[in-house]
Amino acid sequence: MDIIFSEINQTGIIKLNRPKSLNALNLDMAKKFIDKLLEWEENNNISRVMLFGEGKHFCAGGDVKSLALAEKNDSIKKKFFKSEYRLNYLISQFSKEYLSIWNGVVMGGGVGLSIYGDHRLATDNSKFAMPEAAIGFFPDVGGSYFLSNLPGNIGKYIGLTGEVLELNELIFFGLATHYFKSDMIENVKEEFLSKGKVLNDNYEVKNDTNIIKNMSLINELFDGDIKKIILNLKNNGSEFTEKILAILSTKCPMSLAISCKLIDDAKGKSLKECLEIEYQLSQKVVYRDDFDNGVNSVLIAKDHNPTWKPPTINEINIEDLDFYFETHTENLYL
Ligand code: QUE
Repeated sequence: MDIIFSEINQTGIIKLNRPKSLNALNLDMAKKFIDKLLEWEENNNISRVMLFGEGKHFCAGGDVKSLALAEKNDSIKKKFFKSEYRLNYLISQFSKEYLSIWNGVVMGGGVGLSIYGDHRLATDNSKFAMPEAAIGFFPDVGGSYFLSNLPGNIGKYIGLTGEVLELNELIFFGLATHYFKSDMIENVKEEFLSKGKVLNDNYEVKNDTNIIKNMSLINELFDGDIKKIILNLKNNGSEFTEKILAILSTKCPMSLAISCKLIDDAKGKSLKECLEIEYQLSQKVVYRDDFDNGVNSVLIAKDHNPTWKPPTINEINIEDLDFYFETHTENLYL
């Protein structure tokens, strides 16, 4: 069983159970998750929900391997994103207390299973990121919503670089709501189960992290479309910007261009609107060769040297991006 549900003491418990795949979410898990949340929403014996991952990690994302390996005429690339985004929205609308335990890897699809809930508990080993530009995709699961709601252009920085955020940053930006040491996980679970209380270690946020101390510079550098950002970074010419340029040079150019526009355009939009846009976009992006090549290179062959088409940002016309944002398939009807 890839996902295990149980009920103890008015708490609905969800365990993601694919530890060998870092608990990556597949279509079957998403469907079962939706059905169970709908059931618990109506069930008066359930007053809260707790979500965690088996093993060392929370969730690495959507099971993109199975999407890249699917036959050309398989409808899974459509069905998966439909179910995943529907689940993200359902979690945002869920009326009962919802707690996620962010130990280990919390990336992409894993963020979407937790960030719209009431409590996200980070630990000293949380590894949070939106790394999709590395595989020819874009920060989805409402990434355009929550990234565009971070201050200034910080969300674009996070969504384009795919940088793993550290604990201070998770707390500082309100992405995590609580903190405790990783060796306390079982106590935290027990306390939530038995008393409905969320334990919290007082954590003093240190504001000297890479992102926090460079916030105003990042705001300036990450203003505008991807071409402007690259130009800004090159013109700055510091050690900090050289590092960012080196990171961006490994990502899919079309993903970077699309993600940039997606996050900019999302400002002021609702989660529902953002998920709808992302669904339309997913059904253009997931059939591009960049997606299959990216997933293959990063996750299957693991040579970490994907071929991108086009290979550089220079070869992208910003005006041509509108095509990817057209409404072209059925709506999600969230
Ligand atoms: C970017 C991503 C993902 C990623 C790596 C990236 C992603 C994802 C996984 C992943 C990891 C381990 C697994 C698995 C998937 O890795 O979305 O099935 O076993 O799901 O650089 O977006």
